[in-house]
Amino acid sequence: MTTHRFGHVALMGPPNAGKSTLLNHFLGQKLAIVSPKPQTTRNAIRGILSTGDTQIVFLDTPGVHRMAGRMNRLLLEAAWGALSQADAVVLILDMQLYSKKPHLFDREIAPLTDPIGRVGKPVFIAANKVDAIRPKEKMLPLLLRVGQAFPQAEIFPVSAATGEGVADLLAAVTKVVPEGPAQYPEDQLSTASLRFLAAEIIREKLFLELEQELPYNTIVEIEQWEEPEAGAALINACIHVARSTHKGMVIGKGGQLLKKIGTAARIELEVMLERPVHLELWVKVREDWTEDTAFLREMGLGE
Ligand SMILES: Nc1nc2c(ncn2[C@@H]2O[C@H](COP(=O)(O)OP(=O)(O)OP(=O)(O)O)[C@@H](O)[C@H]2O)c(=O)[nH]1
Ligand SMILES: [Mg+2]
Repeated sequence: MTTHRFGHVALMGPPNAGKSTLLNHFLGQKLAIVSPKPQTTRNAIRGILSTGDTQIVFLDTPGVHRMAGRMNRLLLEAAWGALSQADAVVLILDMQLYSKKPHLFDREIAPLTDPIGRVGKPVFIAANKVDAIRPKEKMLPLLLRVGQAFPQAEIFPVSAATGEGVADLLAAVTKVVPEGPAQYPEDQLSTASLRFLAAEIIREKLFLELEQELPYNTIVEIEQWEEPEAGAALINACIHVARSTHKGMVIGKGGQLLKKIGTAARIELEVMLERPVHLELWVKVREDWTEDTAFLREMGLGE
C-alpha cells in the first residue's frame, strides 16, 4: 500500500513569469487568470490537485516586484506570506525575457536569492517559456546562471504554455510533499468562492482589453449574485475605477468596450457555472481606491 501525501506548494516568482499559467497546467483546467501584463494576480489563490494518492494545494501568488504604493505592498506581503505556509517552493522564471534582455536577470533575481536561499524548504525552479527561446543555444548559459543564483534548487526547463517538462517538475515536487491524509474533497478545485472567481474572470478581461496603466486602476466587486432553480444566473458586478477620466475609457465609444468585456466574461462564467448567465457590468468612480486601506481589505487584499 502506498502512503497518502498532502502538502502546500508555493508558486512564486517575478511578475509575468507564468505562475498562474503553470498552476492551471498542474490542475489541468483554468482556475487562475492569465494576461500578458505583469501584476495580473492580486490574491494568493489556492488550487487543489488531487491524484488519488497525493493532494497538493498550490498557492499562486502575486509577482515579486519592487513597486511602491499601498496595494503593491499588500501584493508583496501576499506573495512572501505564502512561503511560510508552504512545504516546498516552485520559483518560476521567465527565461524568454532573460534570453532577450539579459540585464534584467540580475535585477529580477537579486532580490530573490537571499530569501529563497533561507527558506529551509525544498526549492524547485521552473525555467519557464522554453518554447519561446530562439535560438535554443541561448538556454544553456542562462540555466547555468540560474544554478549559480540558487545552488540549493533543482532546475526544470519547462513551458507552462505547451506543458513541456511540467510532468517531470510535478513528479519531483510530489516526492517532497509530506505524508498525510487529504484535507479537501477530491473534486474541489480551489478554496476560493465562485463569487471571487467570477470577479477574477471579469478582471482578466479588463487586463486583456484595457491599455497601459488602466487595468491596474480597476477592481471588480460582485454586487448581486442569484442562482435561481431554473434559468440564467444573475450577476451584477461593479468595476471600480480610480479617476473619473477612467470611467469613459473603460466604457468605450458608445459602450462598445464594456460590452466586449462583458461578453467575453459571460462566456467564461457560463462554463464555470454550467448554466446561462445574465451579466450586468457597472463602472463606478472611487477616487484613489488603490491607496484606501479599508476598501482594499474589504476587497480581500491584505489582512
Ligand atoms: N510562450 C510562452 N508564454 C507563456 C508561458 N507561460 C506563460 N506565458 C505567458 O506569459 C504571460 C504571463 O503569464 P501569467 O501566467 O499571467 O504570469 P504570472 O506569473 O501569473 O503573472 P502575474 O500574476 O502578473 O505576476 C501570459 O501572456 C502567458 O500566456 C510559456 O511557457 N511560454
Ligand atoms: Mg498570475
